[in-house]
Amino acid sequence: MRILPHDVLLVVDVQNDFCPGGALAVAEGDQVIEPIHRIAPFFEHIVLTQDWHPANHTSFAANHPGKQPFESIQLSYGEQTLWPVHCVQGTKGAEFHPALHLPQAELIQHKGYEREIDSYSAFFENYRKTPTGLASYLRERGLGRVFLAGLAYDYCIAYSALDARQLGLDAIVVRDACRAIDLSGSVARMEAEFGKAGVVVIESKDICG
Ligand code: VGL
Ligand code: ZN
Repeated sequence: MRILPHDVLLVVDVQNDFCPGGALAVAEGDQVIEPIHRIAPFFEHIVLTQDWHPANHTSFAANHPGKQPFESIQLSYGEQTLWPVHCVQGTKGAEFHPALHLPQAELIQHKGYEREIDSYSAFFENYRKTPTGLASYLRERGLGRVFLAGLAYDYCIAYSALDARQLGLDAIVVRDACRAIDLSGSVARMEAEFGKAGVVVIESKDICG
């Protein structure tokens, strides 16, 4: 697959807390870094996302007395999975993994910074209430095809890819440059959504041979 000048690589949440040893560690999370570094040189445009919560964030089980991580609750905007405290603004856990080296990235999109609402997607906060501004950024810069890599395949990657499709953008997930949380069938559920929405899944070798 030839990478074109208006393509962008969206590198999602490659942060300490999502890697082994982190607060919400994704199995083999740090192993996305090697394939990301292999495909990155093919892109003229790279955008990073960074999960960026205040300590009192509503998605943390610790902020709901009696609730445990990975339970779900009903919030004003719908169902929300509760997570361990992770990616708190300004902490080590929120920093990018130290091995990630993409100084050429042109934008860092923070998300999840509003206390009252979570944001898996890089484009909209949960339940699509409020945009992050990333769609406008891409539109203004003429970037129309979004390749996604990073963490987690079945949460932030999946929601971002599906939102990209809703926005009329092509969305291509680089599967071996992602790792999944896989909570109660989330991978299969999201892949079914990919099929319906026209999200394309490829491998890094499809880009770099
Ligand atoms: C994520 C759960 C909570 C992700 C972020 O980056 O996939 N998942 N916050
Ligand atoms: Zn989060």
